[in-house]
Amino acid sequence: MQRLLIVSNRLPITIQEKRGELHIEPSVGGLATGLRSWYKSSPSIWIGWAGIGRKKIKKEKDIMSRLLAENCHPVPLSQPDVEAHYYGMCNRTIWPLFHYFPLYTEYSDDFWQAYERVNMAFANVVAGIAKPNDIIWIHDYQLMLLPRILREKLPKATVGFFLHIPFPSFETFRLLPWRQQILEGLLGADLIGFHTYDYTGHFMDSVHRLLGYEVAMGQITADDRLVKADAFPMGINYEQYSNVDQDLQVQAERKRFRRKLGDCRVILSVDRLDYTKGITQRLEAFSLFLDRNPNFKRRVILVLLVVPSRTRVEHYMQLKKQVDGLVGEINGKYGTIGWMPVWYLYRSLPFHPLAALYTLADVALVTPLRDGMNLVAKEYTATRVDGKGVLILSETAGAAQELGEAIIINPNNQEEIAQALVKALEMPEQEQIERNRVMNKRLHRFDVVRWANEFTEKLLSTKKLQREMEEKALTYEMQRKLTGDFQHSDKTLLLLDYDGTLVPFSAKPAEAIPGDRLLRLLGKLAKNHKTEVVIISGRTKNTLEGWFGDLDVGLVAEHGVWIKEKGGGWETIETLTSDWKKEVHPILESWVDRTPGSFIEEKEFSLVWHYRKANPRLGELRARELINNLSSTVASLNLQLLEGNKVVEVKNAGINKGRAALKWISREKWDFILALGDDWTDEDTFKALPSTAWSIKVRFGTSAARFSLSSPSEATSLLRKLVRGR
Ligand code: ADQ
Repeated sequence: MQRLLIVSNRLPITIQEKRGELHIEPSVGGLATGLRSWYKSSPSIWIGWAGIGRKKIKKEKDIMSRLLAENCHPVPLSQPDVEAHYYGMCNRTIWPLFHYFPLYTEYSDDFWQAYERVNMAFANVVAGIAKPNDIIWIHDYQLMLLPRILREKLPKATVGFFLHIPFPSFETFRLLPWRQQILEGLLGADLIGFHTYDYTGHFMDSVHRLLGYEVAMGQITADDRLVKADAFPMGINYEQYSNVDQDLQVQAERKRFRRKLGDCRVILSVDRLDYTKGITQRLEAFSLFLDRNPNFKRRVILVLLVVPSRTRVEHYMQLKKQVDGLVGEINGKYGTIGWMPVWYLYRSLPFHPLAALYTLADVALVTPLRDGMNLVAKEYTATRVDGKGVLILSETAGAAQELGEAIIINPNNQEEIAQALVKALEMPEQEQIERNRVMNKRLHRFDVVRWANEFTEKLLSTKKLQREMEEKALTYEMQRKLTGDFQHSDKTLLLLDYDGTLVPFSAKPAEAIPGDRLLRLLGKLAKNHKTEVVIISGRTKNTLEGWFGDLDVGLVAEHGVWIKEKGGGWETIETLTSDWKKEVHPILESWVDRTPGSFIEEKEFSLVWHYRKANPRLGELRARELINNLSSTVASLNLQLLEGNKVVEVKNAGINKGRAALKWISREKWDFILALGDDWTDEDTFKALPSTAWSIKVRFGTSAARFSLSSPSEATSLLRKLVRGR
């Protein structure tokens, strides 16, 4: 069984000083409680900060040995670094920005440098512990540089990363001065997980727009590696919460609370004290509810449980004052002798009383302004074993995407929250039971163990895919064999794609002109009497003629429409028409109007819509729409649609690069054939080759080619080896 190394900012234990002595206690909170049972069931190690300075840990040998006995490895951090990393970069920069509070966001070089140092300190501990077969699973926004640092230290390691908070849209993320480093840092992982598809989409968008990497179908092609990103909505320990009703301690706590609450209906609110949780807005909505619905006075109580959090950060101190003030105001305004509308508890509660409150509450009011997931909503629902109870949930919590049967509200709309409270308190029991039944079924199936298993399984499958791709990589030894075969052959054929294969892509097709060095290389290859060179491209015949007309090479233009033999003239592969253009051109024009940055390229027998420079998401969307829109026109006019790299091309049916390549392949008895190509239009060439041919895809990705090279520069350096003979 593979060992699992969980890495998070804090260990799942807390060290506390009581009467001069240090004590170890398990931490509360989603990740720690959720994963504890799972990680104890397999050989695992947890790496994180222990919550006390490195000097203290050193002094207390006993603490160190007890931590190690729990399989917890502390990362030593200095107090100033903890201040600037956790209270600075994490809580004053990343947290507010990623939750769409740019006005609360502070940008400080000192914070950033501490962030780098702390990530490095984590990397040193992890690298010292990790063995080749381990799975390393890094958690959350405090450690976004760690995957990259580990990749440099341990190139072959299996590394996953999970972000527990939202990943913001590109427009917000781009505000961060260190946005590039953060993205590069994350891409050191093999798999990056988020709570929702929206966050995954935002991340992919930023990767594409800021780093320029190709992203498609949850896959990122970084310089030399393939990385996956996907949504894994985190579940809870369902067994634990759905069984609390049976627990004697919970029952006792519930009786105690009930005695104090009398027969009032209970609305429960539970969160850390954080401005993202919408606590003040919730209190104002509750006030509005009491104002509009006097019949509920003396009949309901809002239990407001607030856990102290980040108490040294200014915005949190201000928020505490606001909450205190609002609670006082509401109780002063509506309260009577014997009835206090808001019961305010500012503390962390142990599991049993918290669970007792969950089981007691008629309504859970969960209205964060932004929340990565929100486990309170899930925990409350799981305790509804008799099916009764209503969840009111904010649409901006990740959990809303799974708990659609809750009453979903906009957390800024106080009127809506007040109405939701009435609806919840008056909801017929049968409806409550039905809604909770559906949600509980889902929570049961997708619990925390399933979440962790799905993440690690996908991580391992990504690693496997990377290995398969590496196996296809044309190694140095294979390149020597290839050049050897080439030298010992008498009749050799080289089929070469141009864009993305011999030169990298550029934003404007007209800018990708072959340089002198490339032209000299092709000229030398073509001069070899036993070799025939054919350039097979999607470009127009005029472009190819202008660039390569002076070389002694064969040319194929427009993906196989036009063919020019060495020393011959241009011919079409069959009689083609272009009358259809007058029907298709206006459609493409309207797509250009609707997609800024896109344009039409007109070739003799084809029309191409380019969207490389458009907003990537909009471009992909419009490309899908265009393909749908054109499909019936294409069929009726005997045309075909080709989807290339950021292009949609319309041309006559039956034309492709493979068919053109066959003209050369079938003409002679070649004893060496090499084909190089990068996108799916080259797949037709690869498929047309005999099995003995050397077929090479220039880029990572699935392909019919037998081998792969990672870039155009690797492809041209291989061709240079053919010229040199080694
Ligand atoms: P948090 O912002 O901490 O987590 P949440 O998901 O609600 O928010 O988790 C809070 C946890 O603390 C729950 O397990 C809850 O039971 C516990 N808790 C709350 N109040 C408590 C109290 N008074 N006493 C004791 N325990 C209390 C971050 C992200 C979330 C994401 C989680 C997990 O901000 O969006 O859901 O990580 O990924």
